[in-house]
Amino acid sequence: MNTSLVVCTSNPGKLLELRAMLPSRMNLFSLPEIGITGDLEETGRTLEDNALQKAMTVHELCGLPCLSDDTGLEIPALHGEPGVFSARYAGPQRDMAANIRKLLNRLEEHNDRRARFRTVLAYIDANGKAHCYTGVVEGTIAMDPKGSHGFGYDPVFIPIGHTLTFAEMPTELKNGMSHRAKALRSFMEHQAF
Ligand code: ITT
Repeated sequence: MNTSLVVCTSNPGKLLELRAMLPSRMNLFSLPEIGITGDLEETGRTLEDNALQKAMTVHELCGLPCLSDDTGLEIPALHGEPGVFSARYAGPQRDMAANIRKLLNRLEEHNDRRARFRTVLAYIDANGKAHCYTGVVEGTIAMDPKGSHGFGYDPVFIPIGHTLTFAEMPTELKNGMSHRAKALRSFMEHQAF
């Protein structure tokens, strides 16, 4: 079936990954393609709240099936930080270099560098019904940023069983094992597109 879907993100890195991972038979629209510009509100207390808020806002504007993604980096030694605040960890300017610096500084006094990425995908179907799918990948935080692929915290995240950060890996390798890939697989299985 040829399904039209709006991918509700203003993060270009995320959009690229979602486009690469979703089947080519799907008709994908970005926010600017349906006339929405600027960041969508994320005022929830959880990844799920935020993912649903973004997808619902866009669905109410366009009436099409909508898919959104909210992702957090969770560090047990920092009691789950930055978590739902990952994009604004070092302040509202959403500066990734500053976010990574703050994370590395906070971890300096800890031996436990375990971390996980968690993605919640929210899907609002053609009837306005909401569905959520989660994907998690476990790993550790590198001592210094390395690599130029991917986006966000990828230069400091080393997935378990690997020695390279996500940003040092070829895109296809990250996209085969990532939190986002796992959530998308679950979405595709349950929605049977
Ligand atoms: P949208 O809400 O428009 O989708 P965003 O960048 O605000 O974009 P999130 O709130 O989900 O998206 O992202 C939280 C932070 O986590 C943000 O700084 C991202 O760059 C980062 N992030 C998300 N997915 C990531 C990934 O796969 N690898 C590394 N960092 C990621």
